[in-house]
Order: sequence, then structure tokens, then C-alpha cells
Amino acid sequence: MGHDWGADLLRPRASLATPLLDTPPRAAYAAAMKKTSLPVLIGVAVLAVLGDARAAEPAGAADPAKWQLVWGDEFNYTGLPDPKKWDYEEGFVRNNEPQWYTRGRLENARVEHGTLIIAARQEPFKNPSFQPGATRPGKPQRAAADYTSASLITQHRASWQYGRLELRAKLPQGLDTWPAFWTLGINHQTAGWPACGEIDIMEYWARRPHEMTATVHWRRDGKHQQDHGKLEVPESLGEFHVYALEWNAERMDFFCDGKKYHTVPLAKLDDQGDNAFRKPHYILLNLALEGRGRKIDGAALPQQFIVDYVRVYAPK
Ligand SMILES: [Ca+2]
Repeated sequence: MGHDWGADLLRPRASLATPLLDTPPRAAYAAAMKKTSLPVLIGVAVLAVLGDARAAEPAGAADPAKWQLVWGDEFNYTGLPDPKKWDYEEGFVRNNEPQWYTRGRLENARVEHGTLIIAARQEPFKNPSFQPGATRPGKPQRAAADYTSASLITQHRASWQYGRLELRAKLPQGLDTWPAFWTLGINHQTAGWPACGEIDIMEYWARRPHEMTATVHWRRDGKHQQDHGKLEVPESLGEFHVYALEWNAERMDFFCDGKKYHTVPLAKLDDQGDNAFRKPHYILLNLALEGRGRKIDGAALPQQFIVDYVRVYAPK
């Protein structure tokens, strides 16, 4: 199956594709020394500054020699997340979690200072689809939520089969917070879960602050399967770190700050000749609260999941 990059998604990010950056500063300097005209020397100075800017890319960011940016959001604007890139999950969505995911509400998802801030808050929020007496768990039978948050998705906007999916973010440290950067197959609605496949690129339970996890969920012979990897980190992940998945037809590799800590071969994920990971997936970026019947530590809220960027790369 071909890539589902989408023609409109192939524009390179201007700040990464600046032609000046394609000339290594050392080569440019040598060329300048042959001519030594003032404009060229100024050009060398500009190159040196831009070279520093590239050197300032965070540890673990994509190697520009190997990867070409095909989609991303640097969050260099103000207000709601870009509606051309992001849609929302709304309501009580899964796992009987206590938070209500809101749509287009600045209190829960806003862009400022170059970052996306997803905020989990303690506040009453009325369930507009409440049905007294409804029995379907988690959704219509709860009249109101005590907590709000947001879950941003690229579903129906962009999806990818293979590539490098990268996040730079600060993770919330309040007990009960459960941020994630993950994917589901675009056939999620029709095939159902876990047949659609799920890739958890960054999943973090603040209750276990020294553990970063990556998990793949799939179906085999009608049963849920999972392959789980974890990285013990010396410090909690409340500062900016880079989380990435490198995914090709052979395997998925999971990284934290450039350190590969988990690999899953795609051959392991077959379900009677079908493989949910040889199909396009969309991205989810959410801040859940880990309810599961436990009392939430409301005093620790609000909590923020702060995202510097989300980038998707194709191999060069
Ligand atoms: Ca940014």
C-alpha cells in the first residue's frame, strides 16, 4: 500500500527548508575565502548564525540527512489549534475516564508562546447527550463531568503509513494525569478497536514519573494483544523531551531523546493475513485523567501538557 501523505501535505516547513541551511557552513566558508568579497563574508556570517540555529535543534530531533518533513505544527500562532490540522474528540470517549473532552475551547486547548497547551481542569461540565436511564457505559448515562480536558486528532485531515512521528513536549506531573501521543488506524470506526491497531508513541502516567512507555495494541484471532516497552528515566519528564516513532514495513522503533528503547517487528502483528500496521494511521494528542474508580486529586489541577511541536517525516 502506498503512502497516504496527501499532496497538500508535501510542502516542506519553511524554517527547515531554508536553502541556506543546505550548504554546510564549512564549505561555504572555504568558497568565501576564494573570493573574500564583503557580500560573501556577510553571507558566511548569516550562515554561521543559521548553522547555530540548526545546531540548537533538540537532542533526539530528526536527522535532516535521513528525514524530510511532510507535516507538522510548530504552534507559532495564537488561539485555538489550527483547524486545518486538528480536529477534536469530544465527550466521555474511552476507558470510563472522568474527563470530558471539549471541542474548540481555549480553557482546554490553546496555542501561545510557540506551544500548544492542553489543560486538564477541575470544573463542572454538563453532558449535552445525557440520557437518564441509559446503560451504555461511560457516555450518555453521566449527567455531567467534574473535569475537562482536550484530545486533538488529525483524523479526516491527515494520516500516514510509515515515517517518523515526533513530539517535543513537557509532561504534566500532577497525580492522575495521563498524557499521550499516539495513533489509531483510520479504519477505527469501521474495524473497531483493537483491530484498527494502536501505536502509543509516548504514554506517561505521572503516578510513575520515572517511566516512559511505548505500546502497540492489535487484534489476533479475535483477542486483544499488546507489546509494551518502557524506559526508566532518572528524572521525571516535566521538562521538554523529544519522543519519536520510526515506522517502516519491517518494524517500529521507539525513541526518547534519541535513545531507542523499544522495537516491535511488524511481522509479529499479523492477524490472519491482515496487518493493521501496514495501513494509514492518524495522530492523537490528549491529556486524560487516570480515573478507573480512583478519586482524582483535584487540588493538583489544573495540569498542563505543553507541546512545542508535532512533526511527521518521510524517509529521504
Ligand atoms: Ca513550537
